[in-house]
Amino acid sequence: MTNVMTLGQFIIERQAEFPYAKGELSRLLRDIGIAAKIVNREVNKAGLVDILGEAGTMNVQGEAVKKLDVYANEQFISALKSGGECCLIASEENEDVIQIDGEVSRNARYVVAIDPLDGSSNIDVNVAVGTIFSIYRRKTESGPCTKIDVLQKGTEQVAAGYIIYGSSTMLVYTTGHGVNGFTLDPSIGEFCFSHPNMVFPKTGKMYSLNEGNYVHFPEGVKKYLKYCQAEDKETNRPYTSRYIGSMVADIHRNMIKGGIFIYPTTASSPKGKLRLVYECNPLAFIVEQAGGRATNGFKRIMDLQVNEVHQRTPIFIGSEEMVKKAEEFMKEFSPELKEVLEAVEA
Ligand code: P6P
Repeated sequence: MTNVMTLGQFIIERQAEFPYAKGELSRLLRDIGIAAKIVNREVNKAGLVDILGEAGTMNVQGEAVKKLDVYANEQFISALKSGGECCLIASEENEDVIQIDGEVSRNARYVVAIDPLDGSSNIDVNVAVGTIFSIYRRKTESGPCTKIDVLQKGTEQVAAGYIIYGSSTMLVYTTGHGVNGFTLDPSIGEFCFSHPNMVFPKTGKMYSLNEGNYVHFPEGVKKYLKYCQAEDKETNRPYTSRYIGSMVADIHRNMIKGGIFIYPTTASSPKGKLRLVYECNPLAFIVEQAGGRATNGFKRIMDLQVNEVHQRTPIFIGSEEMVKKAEEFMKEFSPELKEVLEAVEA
């Protein structure tokens, strides 16, 4: 019997690292892991059962909701409600926050922000999709949790993680003590410790962004893109373009190989497309813990003021040296955007 360490064993073993180590966070991470296994089962057979296609509704982003989004959202909400450690959920799929004030959660101290199935438009074409989660301790002292409890800066996160449903299913998370990855072994139904101390390469050769938006990119992004594509042997250019259209998959690949992911402001997304609370902040926490960097082109993502649950932001995230180089182009060629973004934050 190989000495496999499961996610549950790892969480218990590392529990002492956590300042509030009474087992609450451990149980919360366990609950998320259980829901991830259930979602994985359905994602893996999405083509076989009638959960593909439009669920006929639109989510708060005005995007057509696919049945698997709805299913995944229900599974994570159900697991968090029954686990008893969570008092509030903010989900991409729900316009308002979900208060959990049942008897079992009476003393719950944690708030979870989640994108239950990011990149779900890729499901029908069998491309990797992901779940992204962020965990905070509640700010309010007592009574039912409110929106205030989730409108916290990224620096206040106590844990963050993602699940990538790809060629294998992995759960990657941090509690502020580095980043560790677990691969689901379907034969035993357990996430097994497979990627200890994940480190984001300081530089790389891959850039990920939707070049279809080129004409609407800020000048700084256009100039950086041309920099990536220019021939220069000394700095290992031209780089390679890799864009899956699934943020978790793009960032996971870049964390292993090195690279930068950019979703800047565009004409259709003047404040950026990706959501700060349940996409950018958790991924920024993970990437920074692995030694990478995450900003909005000018300011650290985790320092951004959070005013709304579904707030959007541009994001430059990945290998530290590549993000810093892109920021140089933003500073030189799109300085006016800095004030625009600061006004949005205010
Ligand atoms: P576009 C998926 O819808 C998502 O939220 C991210 O996972 C992904 O990186 C991005 O949007 C893709 O957006 O505009 O390039 O299709």
